[in-house]
Amino acid sequence: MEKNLDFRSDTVTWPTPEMRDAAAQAAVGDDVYGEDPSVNELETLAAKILGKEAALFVTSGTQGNAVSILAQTNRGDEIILEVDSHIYLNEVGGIAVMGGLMVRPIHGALGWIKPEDIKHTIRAENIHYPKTSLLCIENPHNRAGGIPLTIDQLRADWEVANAHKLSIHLDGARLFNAAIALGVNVKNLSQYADTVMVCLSKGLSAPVGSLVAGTEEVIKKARKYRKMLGGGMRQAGIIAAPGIIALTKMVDRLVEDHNTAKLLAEGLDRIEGIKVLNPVRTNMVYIDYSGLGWSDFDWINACHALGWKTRAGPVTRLCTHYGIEAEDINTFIDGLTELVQSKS
Ligand code: TLP
Repeated sequence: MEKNLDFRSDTVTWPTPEMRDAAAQAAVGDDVYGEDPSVNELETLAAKILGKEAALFVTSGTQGNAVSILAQTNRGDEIILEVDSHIYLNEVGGIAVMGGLMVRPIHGALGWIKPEDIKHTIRAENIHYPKTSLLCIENPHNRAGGIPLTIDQLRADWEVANAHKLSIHLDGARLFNAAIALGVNVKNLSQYADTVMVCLSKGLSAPVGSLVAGTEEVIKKARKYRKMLGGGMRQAGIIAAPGIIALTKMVDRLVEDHNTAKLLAEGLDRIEGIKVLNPVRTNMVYIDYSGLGWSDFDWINACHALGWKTRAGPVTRLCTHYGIEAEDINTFIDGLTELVQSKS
């Protein structure tokens, strides 16, 4: 395995040698005509794995979230989401621009929007109010610390949403990490959502792409929105073929990333001046290094000197992924401990 010493995200992962071969050999056709065999195979496989009628290959997680939301709302509707969710914070406000949607952010508990909060937020029928039509959830929740929402939590939200005729969109960019962390089949998590988006290009290491799954009807609409957004691809089999390997060969190894994240958190916790902020359940460690008395520049430089790319904070996220092994973490922790001691 080629080393990839980069803590900034799991989006930095490189395709495996097998993915590169698959891309080179992929059968292709024009996907806008529905004629790319590799894309068709990937979509069928994703629908089966996620327990849905149909799936759609999209360029990115952001595009997948957008087309899912557009396919289930009308202009002027209100949607409920978590205040630190990726859709609310990191998707350029696209759903307001493209969908004319109102957003109603709610504070979650470690990323989970509690059912009673959903219930209180849903608008009653009133001439003054927009219609609440969709609930968006994120699993695992990135900014809460990569925390997987449990089946019980998802079911509880689903019951309230269902009782109020609200659809649910699940941003499952890292849903396979959640399934592995909880020790459940991914279908048990996706069953409590009408649409689910999963990313191939994060911990699963594919170079490009995400998938959206749902009913035939909603996926047909999402496909049209994807075209509207310029996401109708042609010989996309070249990128779908690595995606098939991502889904079939790269899911089970995510446990290694969770183990290296735990190792990293334990090591960082032993360094005076660094605080680990989240319970580490998947592949993310959030830290506060302000106790070191270093500037962000010092932090970046120290990590760089040890051979790593990182983000700066002082509250910052470190992600583990394919290309990082336990021995790399141990070497990093030893090196950082020495640097901290030499500067104090
Ligand atoms: N997240 C990226 C950055 O955009 C922050 C990262 O490094 O974590 N949903 C969730 C929960 C995500 O974390 C991301 C990417 C997306 C959606 C969007 O996926 P892409 O980057 O493929 O558009």
